[in-house]
Amino acid sequence: QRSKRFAKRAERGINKESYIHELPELGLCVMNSPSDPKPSIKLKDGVIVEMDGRSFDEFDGIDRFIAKYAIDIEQSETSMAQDSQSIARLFVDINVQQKDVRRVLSGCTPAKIVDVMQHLNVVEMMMALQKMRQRLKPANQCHVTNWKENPALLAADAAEAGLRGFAEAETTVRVARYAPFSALALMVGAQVGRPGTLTQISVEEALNLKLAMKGLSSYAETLSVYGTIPSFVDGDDTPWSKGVLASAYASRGVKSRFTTGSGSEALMGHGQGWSMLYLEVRCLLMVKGAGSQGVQNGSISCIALPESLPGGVLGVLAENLIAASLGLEVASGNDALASHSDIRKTAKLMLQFLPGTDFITSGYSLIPKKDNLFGGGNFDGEDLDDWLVLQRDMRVDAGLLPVREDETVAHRRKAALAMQAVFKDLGFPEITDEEVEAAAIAYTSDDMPDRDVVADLAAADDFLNSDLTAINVVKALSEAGFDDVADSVLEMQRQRVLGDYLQTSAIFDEEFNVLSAVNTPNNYQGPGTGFRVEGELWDKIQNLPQVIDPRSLV
Ligand code: 5AD
Ligand code: K
Ligand code: K
Ligand code: CA
Repeated sequence: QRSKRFAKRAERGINKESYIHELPELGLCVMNSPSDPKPSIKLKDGVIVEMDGRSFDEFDGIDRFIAKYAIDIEQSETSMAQDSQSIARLFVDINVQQKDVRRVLSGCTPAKIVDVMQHLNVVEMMMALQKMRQRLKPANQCHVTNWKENPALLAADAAEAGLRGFAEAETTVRVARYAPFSALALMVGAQVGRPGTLTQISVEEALNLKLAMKGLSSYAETLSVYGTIPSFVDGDDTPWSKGVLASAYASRGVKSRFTTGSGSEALMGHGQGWSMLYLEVRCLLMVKGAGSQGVQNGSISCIALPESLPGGVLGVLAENLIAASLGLEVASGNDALASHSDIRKTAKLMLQFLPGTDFITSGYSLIPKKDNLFGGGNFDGEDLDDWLVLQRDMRVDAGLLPVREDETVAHRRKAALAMQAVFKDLGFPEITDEEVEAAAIAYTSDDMPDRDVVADLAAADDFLNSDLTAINVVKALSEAGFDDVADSVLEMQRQRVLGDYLQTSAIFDEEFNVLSAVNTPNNYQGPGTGFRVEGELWDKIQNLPQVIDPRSLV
């Protein structure tokens, strides 16, 4: 018989999602597969000759990489001899410092790290993340794209992103050939919004690197690794090739981090019967072994898979916690559309929002869903005020600040005007006054006049193949009277030469001071320590534009 109440509930977002039972043989298991290896280590002459039940001869390429580059041999026998539950307790003991937990973990094998995580419940993991996060101050990253790939609108949105406090902004493309213009628009717009905002474009790897070398982006994060060899083979990669790519970015002063996350291997059909968390620990140890400062993780594009399984959201939190505990910067997912239920989305978000991570989301969709070229964001432009109210409710800094409408429109217009000037000076197809005005107040790219796409793409190709770099952009901005923007774009280039922002978890404040795990480390050790929302920051977080003075009511 059909109950009207059951029928009504069946229509809700939460019941439109997929839920599956575990099937460990196919890697459909978040944390505890029966075929997961048991922790073990054997050393001989300072070399790991056995790890997690496999002898050196049985090592695959990932084991070899991890054994050689990611495990501290000096520490490993001590760590491996320590009971997993007692290691788990170090994470939540406020009398134990972050660095001491990190040291113990540095000697653990992948299976040992998984074993430690089995002892922590969700609240304990959140407490642990609060302590293990690398940078003192949490921050956030956003996605800025638009369907028409209009450069004036991209610049305006990037300006709004900077103004709202996003420390990093990321774009991508629908039409690959638009990439040089999109990278340029994002960079210029972001500097209008807030000097020091880091920007990147996520495109195919060779192009990604080329755009960074032209000075059009200041960080990169889509260097993917996977936990099984067949998954690597799919992308013609190895842990070593990814290490070389990471070094290429670093050698040119471009901040970079890897991307990994639970579920990628099972989705590719290469889970090999192991749990997602075991594979993910292998990934994170490769990231560490490759010498990267950080990682975008928390399942990322694969999030729907762990969320379909029992314990999936907990497993993703464990993944973030392990990454932070290995000393890596963490941009903690919450980016790809993961659920149609506002309750479920928000509940999951709280696992990172409340403890704080280096970047609470690795891509908050600043724009409406329609314009999101990353396939739709978990949180969109429409949700910005919800985010700000949650920060105020809980006295938490999750990386955003309130803005006023007038200042936002003014920054957006200035960014679009700056792009208009750069396009004019560099001889690119005109950005009209009409586009500038539309970009200042647009809801979506539907509000933008159409551009001549053929002419744009031809000019973008020429730009890519020319010798023009960010320095020509600086000159164009300066000649058009945008001296402050020119200074910021130039400073972003100078910072690449200095290289301080390549340190773990580095971001810039608006005076271009680096805030990183080196000079502003997270020192949480219980009440009265760590990052606290106080003083001017608390005033700003409280003071939302819609807040009224109760005295005006009496
Ligand atoms: N593992 C590895 N790489 C991932 N990406 C997204 N999710 C994962 C994951 N779980 C990568 C994609 C793309 C970018 C968005 O990040 O390959 O390059
Ligand atoms: K990738
Ligand atoms: K993975
Ligand atoms: Ca991202």
